[in-house]
Amino acid sequence: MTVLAVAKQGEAILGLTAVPVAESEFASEWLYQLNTAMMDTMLNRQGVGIAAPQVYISKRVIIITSRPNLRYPDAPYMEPVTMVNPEILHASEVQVWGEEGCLSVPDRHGEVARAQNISVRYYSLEGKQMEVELKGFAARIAQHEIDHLNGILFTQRLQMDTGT
Ligand code: K3U
Ligand code: ZN
Repeated sequence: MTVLAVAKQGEAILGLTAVPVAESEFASEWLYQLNTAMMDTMLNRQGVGIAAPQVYISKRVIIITSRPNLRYPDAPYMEPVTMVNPEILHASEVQVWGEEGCLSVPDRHGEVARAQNISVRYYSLEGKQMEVELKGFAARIAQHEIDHLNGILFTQRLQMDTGT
């Protein structure tokens, strides 16, 4: 089991735009090893998602999974899915508020508005193009993780205190 260190808020890597995985990297030993180490790290930290920049690799790779939890007791079970070079093709205009946390921002949670439904195009580890529709909690996790690829943390999306 390879559990990697997780970058924390304030570290420069979390503010970078990650670079796409190149065609020559698909189905490579290096990409499989990265995937296994990200999976081990996510499961060890009991997360429901992880993005490569969080383990100090500035490449466009994320893993998302879903299971019921204290904050989302009705969340569905979803086996982990690795998405290489994910792209949001469509996001519903309907947004929903929901609580988020982050392995890179320990001890902080907050309400973030996200599109309720999204469609995502991505590549498998072998380079096969895929398309998936995600709803609710799974859509939230994917948007959170794709934000990581664009150097954005959920704390930058927290509800503004208007003082009213
Ligand atoms: O399991 C977590 C959790 C937190 C709040 C609600 C439900 C679950 C820990 S935080 C987590 O798993 C992040 C993973 C991260 F940090 F690597 F991106 C994913 C996430 C959790 C909740 C909402 C959106 C994204
Ligand atoms: Zn996060």
